[in-house]
Amino acid sequence: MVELEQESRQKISGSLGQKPVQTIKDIDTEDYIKAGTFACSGCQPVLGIKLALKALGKNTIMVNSSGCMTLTATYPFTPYKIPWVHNAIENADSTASGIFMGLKRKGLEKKVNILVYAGDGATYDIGFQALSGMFDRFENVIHVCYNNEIFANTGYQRSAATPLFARTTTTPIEKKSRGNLIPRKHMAKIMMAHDSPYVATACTSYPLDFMKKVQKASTIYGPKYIELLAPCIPGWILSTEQGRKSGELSVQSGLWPLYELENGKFSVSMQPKMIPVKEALKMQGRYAHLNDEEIDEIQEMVNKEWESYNKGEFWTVHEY
Ligand SMILES: Cc1ncc(C[n+]2csc(CCOP(=O)(O)OP(=O)(O)O)c2C)c(N)n1
Ligand code: SF4
Ligand SMILES: [Mg+2]
Repeated sequence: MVELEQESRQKISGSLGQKPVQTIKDIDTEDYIKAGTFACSGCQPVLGIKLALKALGKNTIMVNSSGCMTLTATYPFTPYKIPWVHNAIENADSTASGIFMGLKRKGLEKKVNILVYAGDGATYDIGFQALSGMFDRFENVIHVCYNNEIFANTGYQRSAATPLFARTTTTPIEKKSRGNLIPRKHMAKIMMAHDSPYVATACTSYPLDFMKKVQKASTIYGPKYIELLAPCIPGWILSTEQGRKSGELSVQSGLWPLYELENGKFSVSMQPKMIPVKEALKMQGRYAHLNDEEIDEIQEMVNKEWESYNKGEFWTVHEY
């Protein structure tokens, strides 16, 4: 048992030939997803694919659960220069397990990156069982959850990743309804509870940080989980060019903390400036209805979260 555990957590070569990304100059100039997909202009989840594949390189197989990103390739066309599998929303990680077992039979399970790129609806909700099973079996797969905080593809419904008070089509703003009233599920904690060797958060507005994390994940054998905040233009009610800025404001206000857990050891990756959350929220039309009390409530929760993070505590934090 102990032997298996040691085998499982060993360092592996990772990213297989890609230059380690330290500065912008190190980024692979090859695009493994080409332009011209059906995604909205300014879509941050598509940017996330582009960055993840530049970090991992051509020795990568990618599995996409049903969601907006599956529309990137529409038969008989594909923008991908790597093998890409469209999968039902509930079992992307089971497909990744099958790919892993196939590679293992050929002795290639440490020589090919398997990337599951799944939405928050697929990760937190509908595909959770398959995700949990793959982590339980300790397979060598990177699961990136591109979190746009809604079921975007089916019309912007609430998911378990939707933050407090956000307007969605299933948590509308009406006389008696103030948007989503259920605080979001703490997925990073849930994945850490699976004893994952690497769990991290990232945001598309900080590409180098994300790419470094993806590359680090590829050097650790076992199931890795990275949660990527990726603003959705229509879902967050933004204008096309506001995706990057809204991600930046989410990070710098402390609404979206960037951290890592390596073998359970917690560290903050970037100390936010702690600008008032109001600054981040006001850019997003999904919060246009908020009154001062509701904004104060979110601010208080974020302040509390950061009190814990700044003491190096991870498990006591409750997300807003
Ligand atoms: C079992 C099942 N339930 C519902 C759907 C419908 N469906 C397709 S895509 C999607 C939204 C997925 O949301 P998310 O994973 O967050 O990805 P996003 O659309 O935001 O990119 C849903 C609900 C489905 N395909 N299969
Ligand atoms: S709806 Fe959102 S996630 Fe879907 S393609 Fe458009 S911007 Fe991207
Ligand atoms: Mg989503």
